[in-house]
Amino acid sequence: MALGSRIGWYLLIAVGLATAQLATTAISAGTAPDAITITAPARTIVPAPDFRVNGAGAYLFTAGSAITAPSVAAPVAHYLQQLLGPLTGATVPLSPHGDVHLELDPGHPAGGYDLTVRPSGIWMTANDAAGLFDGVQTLRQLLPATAQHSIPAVASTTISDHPRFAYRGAMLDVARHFFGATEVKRYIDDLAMIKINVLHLHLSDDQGWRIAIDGWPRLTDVGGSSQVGGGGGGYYTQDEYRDIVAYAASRYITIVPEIDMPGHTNAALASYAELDCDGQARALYRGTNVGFSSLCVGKEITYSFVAEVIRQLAALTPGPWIHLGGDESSSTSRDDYIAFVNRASALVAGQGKTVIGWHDIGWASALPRGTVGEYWDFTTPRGASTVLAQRLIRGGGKLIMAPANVAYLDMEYYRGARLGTDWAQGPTTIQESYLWDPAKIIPGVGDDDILGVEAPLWSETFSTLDDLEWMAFPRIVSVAEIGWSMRATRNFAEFAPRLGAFGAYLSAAGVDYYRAPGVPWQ
Ligand code: TNX
Repeated sequence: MALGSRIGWYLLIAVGLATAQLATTAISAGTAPDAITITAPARTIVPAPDFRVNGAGAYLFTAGSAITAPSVAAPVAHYLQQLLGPLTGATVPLSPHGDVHLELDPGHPAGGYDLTVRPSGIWMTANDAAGLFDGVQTLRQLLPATAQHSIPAVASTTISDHPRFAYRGAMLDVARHFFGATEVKRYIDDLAMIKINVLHLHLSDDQGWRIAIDGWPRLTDVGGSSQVGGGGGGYYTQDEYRDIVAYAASRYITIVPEIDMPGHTNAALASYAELDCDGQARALYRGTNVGFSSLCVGKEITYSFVAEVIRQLAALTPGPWIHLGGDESSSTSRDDYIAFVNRASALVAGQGKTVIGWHDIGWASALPRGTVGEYWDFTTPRGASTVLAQRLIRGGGKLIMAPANVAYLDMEYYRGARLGTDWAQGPTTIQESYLWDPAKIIPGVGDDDILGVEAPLWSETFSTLDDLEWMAFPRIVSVAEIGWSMRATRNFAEFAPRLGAFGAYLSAAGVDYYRAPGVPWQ
């Protein structure tokens, strides 16, 4: 149906059936039809915006609607057109004189956006296109989730919003089970909905090596051929990887590549015998143990290998960060670990990139200044993790907070669940995933020391996109809100209905999420 006739149809419904469920009209006695007031429900948003006041009436997308955007924001305008298509039944055109305004303002603070919706139009302002993209994600939740039983109307509102942290991350383990470019792109689309702006890809582990490195073909021919439990594994060619990076950039998401070292390296050690201290290639590994492998720290070939991998990864990475892992290296002596991380991190810095490592790299003695630590211990730290995290901060770096007992998406939702694990004080409920604060974990580490938050999804227990999304949603929405929303205190009773309403948007996007108890899913 053409947009005009469909919109005409909406107005007929609006006038004729003032009781329509999701869109009602208020026509006071004696007013002319052109004074019809469209109303729409004041829909809620996750992550919660900073500031919001609702007004009267609503903006209705009609055949006369058009989007006005500066050329640098054209990708955002196209993305908005794609979102609107299924809701309006036609393409909302771009025009220099539209009533849906996407505006860039160099005076607007970096990060965040302002959004005003009135019956006469929509105005969105941000410092850059990424800010407008976040605003479009808000607008998406102000629209109905689907065209069924609803008209494409947005209730009048004024929102001023900006993120608490610059880094709002998700991590996907493509090593334990491989996920191809199509699946990763789909996850990127899911993440964009909740204003996550970093996807960290765990590209290597004992069970598989997933990125082609020129000159080292056995890494993928051999190391890429296995995964947990059997099956063929897989890997990205450099072109496929570039395509993922570009797709993520079109959603204003930065890819952080991780090659985990010096432990978690069995797949590399199975590929090249010379990387083993005894010169014997390891067998491929399909189990789920950790801590049994190590690159040979004393051999120079190890550093030629690491240098080449980092050089090629840096060339594939427009973003500022390279993650070198460093967790659970329990087969590497402490002295060897320190020597290795000192050298590997210098190689990353030599490529002009900022090092990220799991907080264990705090043991190293010569990290490049500004090295970022990813904290994975619990919300009540154990052992050395507090000291390691504090050392990283003293080195001029910041922390990414990913406490395993609340932020790990691979923890089971409930005891005996079909998927997931429980080592980090699991099961982890939706309530637990929401009720924590990154600035209340490590003594002396507050907002200024924190780059952001991350929700890691380790893939030992699943291999399909459906299962991936079921593990990620809804708990990742908690982490997204903790990373975005300014509030440092959280009330689950206030979050739950907003999360429940978001369920309709996940369903509309085809995401099969876990209907966690305690949430009024719509
Ligand atoms: C710990 S915590 C790991 C991963 C596992 C994960 C499973 C950390 C940095 N490493 O090797 O996949 O637990 O939950």
